[in-house]
Amino acid sequence: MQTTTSYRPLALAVLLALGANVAQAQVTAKPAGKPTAAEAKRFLAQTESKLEKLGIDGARAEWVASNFITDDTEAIAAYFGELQLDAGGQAALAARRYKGLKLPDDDARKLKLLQLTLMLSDPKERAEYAGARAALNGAYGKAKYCPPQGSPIADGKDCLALGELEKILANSREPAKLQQAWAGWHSQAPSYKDRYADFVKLSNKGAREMGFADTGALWRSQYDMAPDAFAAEMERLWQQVKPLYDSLHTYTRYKLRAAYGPEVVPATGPIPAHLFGNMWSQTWDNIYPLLKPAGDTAGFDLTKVLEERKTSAREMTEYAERFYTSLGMQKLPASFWERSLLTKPRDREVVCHASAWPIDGKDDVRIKMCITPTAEDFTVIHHELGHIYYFLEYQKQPVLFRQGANDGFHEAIGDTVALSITPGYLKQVGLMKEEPDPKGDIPELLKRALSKVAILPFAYSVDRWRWDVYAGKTQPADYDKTWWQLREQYMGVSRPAPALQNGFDAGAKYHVAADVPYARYFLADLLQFQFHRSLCREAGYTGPLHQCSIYGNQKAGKKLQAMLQMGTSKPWPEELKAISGEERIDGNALLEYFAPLKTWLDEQNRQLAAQQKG
Ligand code: X8Z
Ligand code: ZN
Repeated sequence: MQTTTSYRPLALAVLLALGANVAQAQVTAKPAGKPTAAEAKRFLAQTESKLEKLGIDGARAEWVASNFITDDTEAIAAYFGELQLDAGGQAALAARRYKGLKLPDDDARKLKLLQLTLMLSDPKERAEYAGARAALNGAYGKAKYCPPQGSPIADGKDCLALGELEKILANSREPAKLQQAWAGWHSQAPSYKDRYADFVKLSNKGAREMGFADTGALWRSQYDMAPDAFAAEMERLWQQVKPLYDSLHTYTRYKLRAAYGPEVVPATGPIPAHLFGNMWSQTWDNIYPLLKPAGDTAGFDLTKVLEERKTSAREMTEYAERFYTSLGMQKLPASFWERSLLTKPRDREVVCHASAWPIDGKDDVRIKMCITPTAEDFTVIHHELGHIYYFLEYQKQPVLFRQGANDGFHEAIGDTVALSITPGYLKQVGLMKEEPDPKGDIPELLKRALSKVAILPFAYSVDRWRWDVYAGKTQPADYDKTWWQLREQYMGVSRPAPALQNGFDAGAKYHVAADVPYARYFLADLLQFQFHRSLCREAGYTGPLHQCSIYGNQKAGKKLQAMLQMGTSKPWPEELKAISGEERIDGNALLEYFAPLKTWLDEQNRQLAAQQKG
């Protein structure tokens, strides 16, 4: 299946989205004689139409497994996963027959996409791979921390799920509680570490059977460029934005020291990871109250407004839907409302990590999210609907092109829309009474930076870690060691408790346990500013980027829709050029957006350093 949170490697994702069964995979049996362009076209047409039908079963099996975590649903998901893997591999092998043939661009592209996949020829290994994958997804979804009796974070409960632990990280300001919630969650992952290590071996075997060096190389091959060139591009982009991150990190250290004292926050070196308001220290908006500029007295708090109004999960989703329809897009289909999961059920285990599902990619599209009335979830719901509208817009493309231009594009759409959630917009939709004085927009910019700038080194380094794991450079005994080396080097954060025996801190992150590539979020973080800038221009807006909202602007909406409708039918640089005039993913739009904040942060840091000396 192709949930966007659970994107598989590209072609595999398509095949998983489509499902497959063994008998039908036999369409890929080798025809006799010399291959021709006409035969290739027939092969693609047959493969696409068969795979389209097959996908729905697989997607449903996985939907059920994530919505009702039990041994049985896990086994059913694994069974379909196995069939899909087989079909994907068969189609990929069959596609090789047309190598070197002169073909129309579309057909050549489809054949290329089909081959970006794993292939495990041994049925036993296929079953093990699919079983491990389903088990890891379930293990993450049902993990809970059961604190010792009478523990201050227990709050009368025996065991705490991730959502409850995240709430403590977001709201508590007591280092001991924060540390316990952090360490409690991170103590769950070792139970599935061995399974993950086995899974890595099988995945690599599958990548190698298709001719890739390892699974990391397969992932890096999905960007219309050589895998090494992609790695170099990621590093170039990181270097471009690093000075802004450094300024934010320095400022944050001063403020955290003021809040927690020098015994908790060191003057130099990495900062303990439990103090950033987020389980993975990946976004820091929850500690805005500790970091806010001295002059921010307005104190607008969207979470408070949503909570006070008891905004329901459905209402939150409708706010987001109205944004997309204001751009000229359709209303969500009735089945979306009937079949989506919008709130955490009380009576069963589900994978709460938000995701969007193109079950049949047409009428049946859904999200699964445990929505709470918070500012964070207000953004996430716009993110999820970004995926949904991408599915709906590219539904007329051939099956193999029903993907984002690249996976970073898919992740960027909803975030682009959410950049338009400005104070002006909130006032317009009645969620804010008085817009703050636009002259004082440092508070708004700082809030934004706490998610958009803070996440950059996290989003980069998750896959830096995994590339080395898949390449065999990092062995299971060193999982934690290299994970924390990267956390310290790129993010400037450290483990807030002694390392665990056989620890697996990386596995405490959903995308590692569920094997979802993460570089996409790094790309999306940059792309969304490129999209935002070009859509604001299209709307005729000329002011500062952070005050621009494209809400209600159909001209900008058309431009966005045109890109969404292309799916992955063209190499992504062409699609980027069409929407933004740029051919490269680049940090300059993000830097332009935050330029006033960078100046402000550097001045604050200068003053704070002088105060400390004085
Ligand atoms: O996983 C997600 C989305 C679903 S694709 C909620 N995100 C990343 C994360 O939570 O780690 C969005 C931003 C980063
Ligand atoms: Zn997403």
